[in-house]
Amino acid sequence: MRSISLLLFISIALLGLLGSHTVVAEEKTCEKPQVEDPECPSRPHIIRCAGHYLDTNKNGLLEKAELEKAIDELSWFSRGVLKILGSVDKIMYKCDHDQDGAISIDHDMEHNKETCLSNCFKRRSFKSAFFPECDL
Ligand SMILES: [Ca+2]
Repeated sequence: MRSISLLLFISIALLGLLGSHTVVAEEKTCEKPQVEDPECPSRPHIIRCAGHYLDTNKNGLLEKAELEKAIDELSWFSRGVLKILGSVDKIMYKCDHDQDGAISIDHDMEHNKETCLSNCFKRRSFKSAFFPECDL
């Protein structure tokens, strides 16, 4: 048992080393991740935040129940902001591209660009209601 946890520790430490190397390499080849404009949060940013804050069972899907629960937990003010986007049913209709009852972060969010959180104003409202502090 002891040796297993030691092994685990070593592999985590190695992963950490590898990880930091990758970051350095990325910084050389790519531009720094774009700074989010608070007036116009990008879709990738909103998607990352939604995955982190709203996909509570971490299955890569935003189920209707997860959205409803998140909305229930909002303050009346945030709920008011969210009204701009419409009811949960309307959000599901516009964002659940394949209409299977859950918004998949990889598939649906790639295919619903025209209908779901399609402009700065909607994305800003969505963010300020659910995860104003998100900086992912
Ligand atoms: Ca989920």
